[in-house]
Amino acid sequence: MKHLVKRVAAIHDLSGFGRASLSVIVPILSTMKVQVCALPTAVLSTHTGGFEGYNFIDLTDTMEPTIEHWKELGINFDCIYSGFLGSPKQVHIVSKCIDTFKREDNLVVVDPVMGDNGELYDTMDDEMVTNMRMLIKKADIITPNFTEVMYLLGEEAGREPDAKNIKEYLVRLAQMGPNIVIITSVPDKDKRTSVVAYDKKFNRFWKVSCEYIPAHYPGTGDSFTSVVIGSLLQGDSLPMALDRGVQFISSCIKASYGFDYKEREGVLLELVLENLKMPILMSSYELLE
Ligand code: PXL
Repeated sequence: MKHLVKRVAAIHDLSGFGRASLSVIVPILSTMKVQVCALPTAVLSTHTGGFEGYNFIDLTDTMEPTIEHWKELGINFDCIYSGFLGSPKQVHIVSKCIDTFKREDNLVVVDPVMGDNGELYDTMDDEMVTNMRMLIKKADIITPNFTEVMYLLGEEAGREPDAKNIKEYLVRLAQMGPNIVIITSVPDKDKRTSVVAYDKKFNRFWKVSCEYIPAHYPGTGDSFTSVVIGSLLQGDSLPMALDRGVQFISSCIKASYGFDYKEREGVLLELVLENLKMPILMSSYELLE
């Protein structure tokens, strides 16, 4: 049966303070008229980017009973979207969840949340990296940042990512399984930053670039992927969805950067959420040369 509104199973942590993971995914997708069914992986007092001494409650043992209950109820999803996982074992649980709920016509999106700025997050380790390489095989779409690309490809040690190799990275990641690979925070020329993507089925490479602002707000990856999912579920094309994601994150950063507060608190999402209801007037995507 067609759902009255599109429905996403969102497999992420809930970080109380700091505007990351479910704290941004739920409002963004709800604003885009998508129902979010949360399968929480962990509950934290704050996200792990820039806070010390956070409280971390691992929910690994609670996940399978939730999946079982959903299965018993006969619930199905238009999208299964995973992100920050609380333990390497959760990769196997997410994999089972995908096996349970995957259909011909729904979308599996894996955001392989592991690190940023060249480093793994506090709670991540080599086992998580190895397992994540397995999980992306089952995804239709993956959305790693530049750092996660290097870990997924096993090239993190001693090699700086080079934007010149971006097409090669996209193709190699697509060969690992997913049909669409979207890489975020790619340095671009003229002090810009880009999102690049490869659509294996159509053999097309896309790029959307925007002005680079020297600020780093945790949680923007979660916001970006949520907008892309909301846009695709509304029927937009891939480059249009990328465009929406980039424009929204740019508006988040612009709304935040002018204020003097700690970046670890995340972007001031509440001030710009309504922008998601506006049509895109000028799209700026291009084919990647
Ligand atoms: O935004 C990614 C993310 C999600 N969840 C937690 C995090 C981070 C990034 O730091 O710490 C708990």
